[in-house]
Amino acid sequence: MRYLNKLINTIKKSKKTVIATHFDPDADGICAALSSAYLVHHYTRRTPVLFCHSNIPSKYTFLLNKYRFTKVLPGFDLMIAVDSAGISRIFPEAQNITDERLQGIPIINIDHHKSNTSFGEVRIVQASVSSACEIIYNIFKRLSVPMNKQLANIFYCGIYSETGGFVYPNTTKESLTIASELVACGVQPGPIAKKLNAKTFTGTLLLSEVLKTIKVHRSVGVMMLTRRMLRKSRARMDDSEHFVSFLQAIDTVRVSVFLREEKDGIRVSLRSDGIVDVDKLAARFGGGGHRLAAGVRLPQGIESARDAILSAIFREIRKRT
Ligand SMILES: [Mn+2]
Repeated sequence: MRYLNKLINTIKKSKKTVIATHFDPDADGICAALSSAYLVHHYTRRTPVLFCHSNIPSKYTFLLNKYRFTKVLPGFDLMIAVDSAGISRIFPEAQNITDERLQGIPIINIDHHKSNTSFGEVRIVQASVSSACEIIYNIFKRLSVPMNKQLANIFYCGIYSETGGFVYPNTTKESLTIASELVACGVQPGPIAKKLNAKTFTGTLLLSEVLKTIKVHRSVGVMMLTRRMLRKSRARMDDSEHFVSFLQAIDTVRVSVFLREEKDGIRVSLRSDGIVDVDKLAARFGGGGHRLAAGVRLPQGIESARDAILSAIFREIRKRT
């Protein structure tokens, strides 16, 4: 309980709290920030500012309620960083914790990435837990902070998404037990799954373009999304969030590489069945994530990015076999 006392005391001392999640946010990151906001509000009666360097995909709007995320960092005296392995996941331009905006400001670090850089004064980093949301749910429970339906939906969405709808290897007895407790609080699994898995029509047209690029080199699947496909289908980049699962679903594929051509470079999503530690692999290119799911951004063209990543993966596989 000692770390929980420290957590709550730090929150109570703050007058202006910022809760920050990583850029290119996923449901776990967004929901971890939102649930932390309820925690701050419960103990201080103040509404914290939510910060994210990127836009929040519109399909998560139903979870926001009175909260909004800002891309402009206001003045603050405490930062709660959630679902972020390092400060550079929050500020893409920051190299490390010495980012000047954080000089002298206490940081609470709540995360479940093995690669967490252990930053901040209060660290609640639990790599064996399914999601950042599950860590925060456990905090609510241990402190007996009251739950309501909106909050239950937030926790459920984070855990559901981070476990791929309770199918990825991070799905545990604990995460399923929590899911059932959340359903008891009023979460409706069917309608929530429908909302989270809904695709736009233009996004589906984009998918049909992207699927045509699939190549499987031995056990490595590769797929690409170019700006031209985006224009042709009139879709938005965030329509492609789960495309990588189509690669993973191919029976012979053990490592998946999905490359997206963005304005300022190439964003690469990596998935693995365990044959390659994609967290370590991504780290070599300045990215990161988890052992089985990670991401990286590369400055070069899409084909050169693909070749660089593929040769690194093949090297790893050769070492293993
Ligand atoms: Mn997460």
